[in-house]
Amino acid sequence: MYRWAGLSAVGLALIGCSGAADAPVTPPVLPPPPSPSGTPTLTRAVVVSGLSNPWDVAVLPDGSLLYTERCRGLAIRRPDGSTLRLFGTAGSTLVAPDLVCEGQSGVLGVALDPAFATNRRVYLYMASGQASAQRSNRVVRLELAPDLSRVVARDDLITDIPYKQAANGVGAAGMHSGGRLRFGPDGFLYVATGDNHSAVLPQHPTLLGGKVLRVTSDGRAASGNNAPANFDSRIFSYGHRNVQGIAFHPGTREPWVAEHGPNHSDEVTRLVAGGNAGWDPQNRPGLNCPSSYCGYAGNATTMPMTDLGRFPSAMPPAWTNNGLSQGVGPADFLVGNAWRDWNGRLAVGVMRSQQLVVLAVGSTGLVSGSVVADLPAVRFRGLTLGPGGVLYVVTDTGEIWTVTPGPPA
Ligand SMILES: [Ca+2]
Repeated sequence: MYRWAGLSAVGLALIGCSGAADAPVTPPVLPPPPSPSGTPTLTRAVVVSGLSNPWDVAVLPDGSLLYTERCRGLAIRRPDGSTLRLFGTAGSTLVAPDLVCEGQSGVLGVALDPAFATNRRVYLYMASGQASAQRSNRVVRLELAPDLSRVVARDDLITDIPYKQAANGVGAAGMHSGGRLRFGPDGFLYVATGDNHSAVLPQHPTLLGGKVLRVTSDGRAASGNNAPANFDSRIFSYGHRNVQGIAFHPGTREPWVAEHGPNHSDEVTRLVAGGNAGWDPQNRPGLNCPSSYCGYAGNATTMPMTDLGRFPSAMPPAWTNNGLSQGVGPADFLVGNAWRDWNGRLAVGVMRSQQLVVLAVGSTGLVSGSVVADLPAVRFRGLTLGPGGVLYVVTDTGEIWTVTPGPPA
């Protein structure tokens, strides 16, 4: 009591002497923090190694990783370094007897439900031979146990994504399955599919190959997809070849995709609802097309990735990799002040040239420049920006890296 009384007396005395007790208190105006600039230095750490064809990774808030291996399934790596195979081949907590691993197909993309913290749902893109001699690509929803120790439920949400059933004149079975899936900031799930080396799929109104789908977390068509009236209502954009990267612009929230070119013109494209990406490998005069698939039979003029002659209103590419085909695959936007000059740029992984390319993307859908990140040369298979702006990289060498931006050297 004594100390309280003493403090009160001092406080009253100070107020009484200040003469400014009734003046409004104006917080000091501080200058804005300097906007960090320069090229970030990149610190790389190998978090997981020895994986078999890893393809994609999702990151939980506690740092746990949910990653796919194309021929094995889904696994979790906890922060203490322990791993557990959750779903897929024998030895998983839930076996998927229908899992098909062939060509470029298998368990590919993985995405967390936006409400994962409460529903523990995970979405996979996988090839399936279930209940039919005809194989399919599917979107499967898994529910994990509260302690993430096992899969407690599987629901197949989309079961009719085309699959290349057999080899043809341009390649093996299981090729061009697409396979990336991501939730957008609109809460809908975007699913990238491939053309299966089929001439008719990309422009087909109801078959789901060569498309970007946009669906609810139950696999139903999202509102606002805006595809033409005779199209499957799950289709958001069409006329794609083999989309393997999808990401959302941090400012405009629009989806952007990356896809391989055939023998030219890898593309990055800003999507619009109902848009045609302009790929149409159907027979055309002057080309010699094995199995009636003209995808490899021409060049950027005779078999363009975006055929503005046939489809004048097609979505133009924002970037074409200088007209080269180097196996562009995954993509994600870099977000956060730590990325400095690269904050808001699109990172694109390239397999053949073994580079991570960083594209300066404008809100108008154009790319104003590109640089190559200072990282080891590997085939970049998966990219996911995780908590804290750390970039997770999945490589064809069987590793998952963290890449953390820091101040310029
Ligand atoms: Ca295109």
